Amino acid sequence: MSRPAFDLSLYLVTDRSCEARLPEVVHAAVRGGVSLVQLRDPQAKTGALIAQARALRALLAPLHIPLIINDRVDVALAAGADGVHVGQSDMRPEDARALLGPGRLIGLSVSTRQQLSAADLRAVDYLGVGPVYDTPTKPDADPAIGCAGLRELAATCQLPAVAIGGIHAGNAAQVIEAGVQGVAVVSAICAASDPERAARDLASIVRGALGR
Ligand code: TZP
Ligand code: MG
Repeated sequence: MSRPAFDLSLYLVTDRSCEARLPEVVHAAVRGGVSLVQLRDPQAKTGALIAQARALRALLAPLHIPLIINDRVDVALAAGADGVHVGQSDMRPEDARALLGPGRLIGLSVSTRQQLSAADLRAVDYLGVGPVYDTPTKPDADPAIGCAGLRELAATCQLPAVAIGGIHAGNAAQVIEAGVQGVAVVSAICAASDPERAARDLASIVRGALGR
């Protein structure tokens, strides 16, 4: 089974704050141009998370937008999602690969050069790099690395990379110019009054900065 093609340009990471209207927000965001979706809710009960993952998969699969599950390999397998995204305190990518097999995507979060050099990147398809800026969305995130830190990490890694943390329409172009293949956002879309429009504005800025 070959791994699905993926486009990191505009990566939506979902948030508990929009749980009640999750499918609507995700659908609107995809209409606006989101290219990849991660279901992230570290506090959710397993059954509820699987139900949400199945609902999103039903929505996204016909549109050929991959669905990634934050941290939970079991949920990804149960729901038939396209992959997982693991952080530094989650399952190691090589263990996730052993469970998921070759046909699913694995993303890994890195904040520092040390984390990057310590990882077994053979199991990893893409890197999530950040937080670029301070963000209230993830209070336990590592310290912000800024665009200079992002540039340094992006230049070091051989894998496609997506930046995350405090990114919005006002700073997305400079983030892309630091050398990543896309931006990942939570609040810039999930907390927007019009998620489709927010996604469309971001997609246009990001794809412009990527020269597409
Ligand atoms: N990982 C690093 S920062 C972050 C995650 C999940 C939250 C990003 O949220 P926002 O609202 O786009 O700053
Ligand atoms: Mg995690």
